[in-house]
Amino acid sequence: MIQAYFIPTKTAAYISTEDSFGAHNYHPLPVVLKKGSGARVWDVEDKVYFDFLSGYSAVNQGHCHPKVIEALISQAATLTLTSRAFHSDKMADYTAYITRYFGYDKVLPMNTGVEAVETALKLARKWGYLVKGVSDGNAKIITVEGNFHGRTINVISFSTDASAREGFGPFVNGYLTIPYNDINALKEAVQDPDVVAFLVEPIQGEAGVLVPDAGYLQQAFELCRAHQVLFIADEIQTGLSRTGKLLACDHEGVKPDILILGKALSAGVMPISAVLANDSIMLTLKPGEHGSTYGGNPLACAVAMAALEVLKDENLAEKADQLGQYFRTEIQKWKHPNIKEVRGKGLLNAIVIEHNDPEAAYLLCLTLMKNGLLAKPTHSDKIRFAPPLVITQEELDAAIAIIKNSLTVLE
Ligand code: IF1
Repeated sequence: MIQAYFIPTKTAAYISTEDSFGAHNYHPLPVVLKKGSGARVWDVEDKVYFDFLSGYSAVNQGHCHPKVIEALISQAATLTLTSRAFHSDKMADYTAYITRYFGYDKVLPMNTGVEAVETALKLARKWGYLVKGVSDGNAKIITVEGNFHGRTINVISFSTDASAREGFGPFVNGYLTIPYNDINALKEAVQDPDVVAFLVEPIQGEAGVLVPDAGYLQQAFELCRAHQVLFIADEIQTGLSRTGKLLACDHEGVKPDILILGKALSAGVMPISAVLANDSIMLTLKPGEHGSTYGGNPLACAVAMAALEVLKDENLAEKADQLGQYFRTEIQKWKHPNIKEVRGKGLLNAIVIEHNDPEAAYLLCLTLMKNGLLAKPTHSDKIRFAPPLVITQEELDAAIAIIKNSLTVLE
């Protein structure tokens, strides 16, 4: 089954340069991209692909969305950074806009996703000491197995993935890890009076698009409420229309106490993240206790407002919901012997490959690439399919045909 993949000269030259001068902390597919528009990207050989990764769901609005790029260019030519030592007009507009959009009292702007996660954790601890009355230094936060929240030393301290942790200790204390999608484990864990928060991805991305049982998030939220534990949703990957609702928590009518956003908050243009919460939580942070040079910069504020507007203007949540159901139904129809399962919500999907070759998912991704579709395997046997939400029905049909034809490589 193993087929050698011919790498064109120009592509090979770029890859070799990057290998020589860039750290080797990734294992990308052998494709070098130079341009993107909507659901498609072009490589340096001028070959076009459907992008079924979307920058790990950062490009929900599609590559180089004209409205977002227009906001970027116009603000870039006006004012890009003030620091938080001064106010900016855009920061004022943005704070009003995003809090209203999601229905929270306050927003705390950061840059990368993991910074927003760190912010949420600090905020939960602070609240735990000041409001819940946990004795100093004893706050605990519940996390779940298979979590992915980023790469800082604190966040990998509660990772259960050996490759994320090995060689990076010592780690940060104060975390309890329970199985995901296990409400009884949570019921037990919240009994500890030092627990201040429960941190969860509504659908686990890195774990291979694991959708919890219906009712899990709702029950988890209720348990948290009953035990004065903050429910923190990491919607960095699942939020912003990706799963067919504005937030994945909306599927179960859950409004997190602390909401973490990132990725598509900028439509893939720059790192923009945010933490949203109500005053009783957010105002426990006082001036000087947390911040970031670039957090809330006027350029980011302008871009984020445009990115959020696009989600509504183009009904991307409804689109993701409809196209996602269609996508899963089509694949299920094939009853392909090597596809053990197709799962997901909206346009956050994965297939699980069953094959005696452990490299099968990677080889399928190489074949998909050859045939004009980019996707990435996770955990050796799963392939994530998450196109930009602006993908058209015609494009999706063409992409599904590529997937179908590519499966022959497994035979
Ligand atoms: C990489 C995964 C996706 C995230 C959630 C926080 C962050 C992420 C739920 C941190 C980031 C990215 C990071 C990227 C790979 C990717 C990923 F496979 F590793 F798990 F998307 F599925 N919370 N996820 O998914 O955000 O600091 O990166 O902005 O290469 O590490 P960040």
